[in-house]
Amino acid sequence: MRIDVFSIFPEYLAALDLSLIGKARQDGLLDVRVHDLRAFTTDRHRTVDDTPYGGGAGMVMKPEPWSQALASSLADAGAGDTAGTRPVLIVPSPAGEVFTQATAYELAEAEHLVFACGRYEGIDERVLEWAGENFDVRPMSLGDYVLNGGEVAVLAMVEAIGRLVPGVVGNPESLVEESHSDGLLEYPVYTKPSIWRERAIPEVLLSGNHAKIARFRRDEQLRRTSERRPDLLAKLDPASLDKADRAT
Ligand code: 6GU
Repeated sequence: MRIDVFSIFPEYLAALDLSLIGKARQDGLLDVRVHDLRAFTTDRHRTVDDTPYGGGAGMVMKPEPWSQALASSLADAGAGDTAGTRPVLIVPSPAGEVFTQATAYELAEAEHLVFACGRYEGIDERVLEWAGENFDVRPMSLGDYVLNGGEVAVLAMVEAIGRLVPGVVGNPESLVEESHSDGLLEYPVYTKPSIWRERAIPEVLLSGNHAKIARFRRDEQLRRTSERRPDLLAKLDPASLDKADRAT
């Protein structure tokens, strides 16, 4: 998978060299390229922003550097784009559609993702309209709070998407049991020692009874989800619940 990130703070994305995503880049599974948006300006001051038409607080990102930047990502993209699939342009914004695990699974199928990190009050809207001629444009939000720019959101999204690309996570089984994979939160986990500061682990985990352990974990998932995220329970397909679930 090819991933281009455009930002006026490319240093922010240095974390993509680390850990699982860094390893996937070294292994050639992810081709991540971070670009300085200012490289696509033409004036002496390398200007990327200007005052908003209609007035109001803050500054707006100018269209010209963005059109140059996005055109460059189309020009030197790999075979994926020429094979007929449109690259996806993800624009991080608190005004976007909420990014979920389902979004991560969907985007993990793409050949080419381009992230456009806005700063200030955002990017001139015409850039998104124009980009729609060549990209599948997706304004995306992490949730209902405001960050100063898209960079931190891109770190989160690239990690969530990248780990779902085949081969990136060594043991694919670990993707099956994690939070949100079945619409529920993950069950609590414990390791040695079995008694720590007078706290014992749940006894059933020492029973060796795998059916009982599975039932205990499932009940804990349901309990946690109803306590912390009742919105997720309400969205569950009733068909995904078994008889014992309904009793919980
Ligand atoms: Cl994706 N961007 C910004 N700037 N703020 C956010 C966000 C994204 N998601 C939540 N807040």
